[in-house]
Amino acid sequence: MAALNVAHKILLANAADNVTELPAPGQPLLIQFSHTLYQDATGTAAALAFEKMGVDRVKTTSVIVVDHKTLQVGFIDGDDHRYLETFSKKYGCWFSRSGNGICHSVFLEDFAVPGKSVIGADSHTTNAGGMGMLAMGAGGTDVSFAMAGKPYKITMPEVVEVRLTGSLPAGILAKDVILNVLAEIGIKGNKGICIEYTGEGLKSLNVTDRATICNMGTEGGVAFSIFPSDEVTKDYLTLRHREDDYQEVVADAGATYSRTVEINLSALVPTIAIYPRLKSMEPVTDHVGMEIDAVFIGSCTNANYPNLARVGELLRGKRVKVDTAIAPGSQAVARMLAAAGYMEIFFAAGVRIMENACSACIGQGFSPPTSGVMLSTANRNFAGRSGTESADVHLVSPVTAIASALEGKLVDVRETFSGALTFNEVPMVVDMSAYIAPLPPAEAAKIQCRFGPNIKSLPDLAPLPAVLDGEAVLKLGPEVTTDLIQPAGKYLALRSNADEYAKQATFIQADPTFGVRAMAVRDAGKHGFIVAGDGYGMGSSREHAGLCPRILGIQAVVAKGFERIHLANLANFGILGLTFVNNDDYDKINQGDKLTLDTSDLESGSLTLVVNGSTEIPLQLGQGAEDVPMIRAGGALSHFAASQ
Ligand code: MIC
Ligand code: SF4
Repeated sequence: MAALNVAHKILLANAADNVTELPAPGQPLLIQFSHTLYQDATGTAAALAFEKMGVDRVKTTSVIVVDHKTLQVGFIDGDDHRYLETFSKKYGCWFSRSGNGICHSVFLEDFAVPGKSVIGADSHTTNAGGMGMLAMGAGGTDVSFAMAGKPYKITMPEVVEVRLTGSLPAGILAKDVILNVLAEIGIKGNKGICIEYTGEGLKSLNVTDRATICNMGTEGGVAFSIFPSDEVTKDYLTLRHREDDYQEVVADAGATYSRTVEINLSALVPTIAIYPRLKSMEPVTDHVGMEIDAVFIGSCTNANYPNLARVGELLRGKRVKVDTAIAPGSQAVARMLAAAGYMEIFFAAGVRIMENACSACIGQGFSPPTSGVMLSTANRNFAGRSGTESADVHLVSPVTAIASALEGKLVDVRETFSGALTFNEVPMVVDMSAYIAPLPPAEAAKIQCRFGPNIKSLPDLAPLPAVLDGEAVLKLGPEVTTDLIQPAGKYLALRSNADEYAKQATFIQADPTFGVRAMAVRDAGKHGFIVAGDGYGMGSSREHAGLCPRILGIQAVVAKGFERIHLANLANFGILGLTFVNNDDYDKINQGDKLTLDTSDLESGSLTLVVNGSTEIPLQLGQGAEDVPMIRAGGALSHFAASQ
């Protein structure tokens, strides 16, 4: 048998139907996921979808974590949490209450198992790749089908090797590593690849470092990232009292890759991702002295104990000069920081301690001032995500962030501090009583889900018409993020009420007239189209970025290219994702043009768009032929209902 790399091993181990040979890259492959993950922002819609599937109990190890909507101003978030808790009890899931931590952090700590697989309703589910797990983000509907025991279709990726040489110098963290990997591979056009990390540099990265790196592979649009499961993994699991979960997963000698990118860890320098969209990753030294207004240290990317303990060491005996907030990734991290004395150091330094939750990463508090500059350790900095559209949010490592907070301007941490940045080691906090474990079936059967007035059932979506006849309601440029399509921040509360979320928020930043104009087209019995450049749908897994436009009457998106999760979400809500055969044809469509599309032969994949009754533009169906029955039916749930 051929020598296998880790990615191939993990795909084979989790493939559905006992497949013994992997298909060629680009071909479909069914995965039977062992674990699933919901969080509270995507989870209510996903749970509502699950309830439509008529399954008594989940078929996977299912974890539901409240971490995004934790501000709880008014009843809406609390109602969503209560619904998810009752749902969790009724269907046999693990439930993690608000305050326990961010879904990816707690999943890594207490649930991730090397060799197994997880699909989560959040794009950074890839975090668990740091544990040698096949870990992917997806739309909530797809995660719910996986929870119901259905296999999930992926496109077999090419495996790109990122070979790490050298070792991390003092002051350089995993965040700097991934920013440099992203600079190498770019932030779009990577959906056909996964990344496997190899090389002697692996030894200098602990499991949380590895998770940081896999977490932000998402920013490059890769399907997933994976590290081997080795002695480092074993030590971590042992410290978390989970040594029985350890399994070695390493590449066979002679394993090959489609290409190799080499990163010399020893040569890395502190790096900053200049706002917005992680397009330019530059050495901090190029921007030293930049005035800053605020610093946020948190998010699932790097709010782990070793990073925050280093932050504590840098703060010892000092005071910050700008507004600074720290949000630990989990209660376990927060308790370890307290045990090691770092909480006292944070408070004495004038730092605000925020909840163990997503918080400022997703604009839930701590928004910067008008035209302000914030340094953040989060993983993405899309326009407006911080809650302040005019603010610039640049991404850096936790030690660069805190060293800069102490000076009130961006600094090179290697200049302001010397030494190895060592920190106090304390025993890991492991506390499974923080979770509500799955109830035994007899007890679960007695639970009734509790709803609230803002939790509305998902709309029934009509089948795709044989001919789409309407107009280009919106024309956009490249790299349309899901935050631009369907913003979070103050609109996060509306996640359980898709109609309202659609009316109030869809494309609100791009064009505040979009909703009204789209509904006018819809209500006239016509069909809405969106036209865009490449990288459409980059960022989050939020399926509302498909559902809400669909509610407003959008039936097709014509773009130069799509991101993976979003394209699947469009299909799940019966929206055609179409690409140009000739990208220059993008210029032939203007906003407001009349568009007609015959959908009777979707199966062939080739379609013709007619613009203003005359110009013909050849298009390609972005989704697979196997998705066509679902799109025709009006989306995943309509298709499922019709097949029962
Ligand atoms: C994000 O980081 O953008 C989010 C908020 O976690 C999203 C999920 C969501 O929109 O609820 C993600 O990454 O998928
Ligand atoms: Fe939460 Fe931010 Fe991580 Fe998304 S990226 S899961 S909002 S901490």
